[in-house]
Amino acid sequence: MPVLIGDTEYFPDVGPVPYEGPDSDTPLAFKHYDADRVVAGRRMEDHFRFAVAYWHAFRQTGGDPFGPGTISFPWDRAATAEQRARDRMDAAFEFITKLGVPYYCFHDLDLVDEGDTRAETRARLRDIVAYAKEKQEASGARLLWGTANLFSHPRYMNGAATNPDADVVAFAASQLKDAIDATIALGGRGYVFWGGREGYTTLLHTDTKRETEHLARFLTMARDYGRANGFEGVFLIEPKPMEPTKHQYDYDAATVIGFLERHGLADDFKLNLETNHATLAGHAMEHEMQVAADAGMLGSLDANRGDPHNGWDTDQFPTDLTETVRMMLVLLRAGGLQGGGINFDAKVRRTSTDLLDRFHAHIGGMDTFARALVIADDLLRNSDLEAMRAARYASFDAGHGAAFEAGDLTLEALAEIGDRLGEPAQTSGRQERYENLILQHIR
Ligand code: XLS
Ligand code: NI
Ligand code: NI
Repeated sequence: MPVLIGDTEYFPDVGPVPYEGPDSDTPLAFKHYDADRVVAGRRMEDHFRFAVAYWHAFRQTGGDPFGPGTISFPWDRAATAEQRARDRMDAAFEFITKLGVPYYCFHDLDLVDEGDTRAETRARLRDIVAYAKEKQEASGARLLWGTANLFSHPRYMNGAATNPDADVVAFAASQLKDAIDATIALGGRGYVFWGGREGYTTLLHTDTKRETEHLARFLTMARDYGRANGFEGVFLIEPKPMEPTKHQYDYDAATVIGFLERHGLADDFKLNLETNHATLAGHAMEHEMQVAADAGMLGSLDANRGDPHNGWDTDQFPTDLTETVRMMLVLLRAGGLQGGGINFDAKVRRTSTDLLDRFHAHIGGMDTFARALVIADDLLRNSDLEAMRAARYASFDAGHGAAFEAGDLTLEALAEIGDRLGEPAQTSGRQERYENLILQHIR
């Protein structure tokens, strides 16, 4: 991928990040992520389709509820919103091409600052989308997914699609339409809905039935508009149980799958699962991925991790190898992601104030996934894991187990077999043996 540098070089201390292999001591080099290496029949780059998140990498300056940002971005200094947007995009493509990441993701308002009117914001967005198109063509980097920020502005304090005020829903529709247009114009592989404030803070004043029906209506309109205007990518819902609201309607994978099926959206929508959101829902990430995979809806991942000692979305970079191995086992068994990729929805810590820290963070995240993929593939091919798992269900491969699975038995017939066989023999689940297998193959 050719490195793209604009009028200013924003990361002069970094060149294209090379792959140097596991023995390398170079901090700014990949030890495990080797884009062209083939694992389980596919190049690493194609397994992952890694993406940089515009909001964290180029907008998030480190503010938290107790203090302002700690980092001042050199690309945010121009006098006009239009120039700032261009400078930011130059910085983004320099970063993306030096890192060799094939994709990026954005919210409409990561690209441009919101104007005073819809028309002004729209004009800014169109201008920057044209610029992004040039940059994409020059570099080969592409848009993984686009989305609309329908949660930050105070007008959305009671939600966007689920707002009790129809005027707010209409305003959100205007923003949504432009964000879908931008995604189509840039050839985005997906379009994401994260329901930032689509939920409630108290049931005392909330008509949940009406609000969730409005949400379904909004998504249906988006689907119809996108499909009518040439969007062939995947629509994605990103579950999160809470934060900023007390309860979000897209609570977790199982909730969202039920919702999509109930509202006739299951053919066009899949899930974008985020590790830290799984944690907040009280699930392991591999649980969320497995639930989605079982429904044929494992679309895309937002890679990060939470802090086990903090109860919010800390969005740290993913560095937990054993967790990522368990995730990669689900991914490989499912045959990969459907339509999406792996977006680093992760931010450096507030105290990581050098621009270089962003490179270290992404390199660590990509290496974690690469290493985990190789280990998971090794486990599936060169260990007893799959055979042991299959053997647990062997009694359903023949005899009354197979007849039961096929639906060939009535309850009376199955009960009669149960009466005849009597007390079943005890079979160990052998969980520790499975856990040891994972440890054995981490090398
Ligand atoms: C916030 C979400 C958000 C989505 C995109 O918790 O993860 O960043 O990924 O709107
Ligand atoms: Ni996310
Ligand atoms: Ni999140």
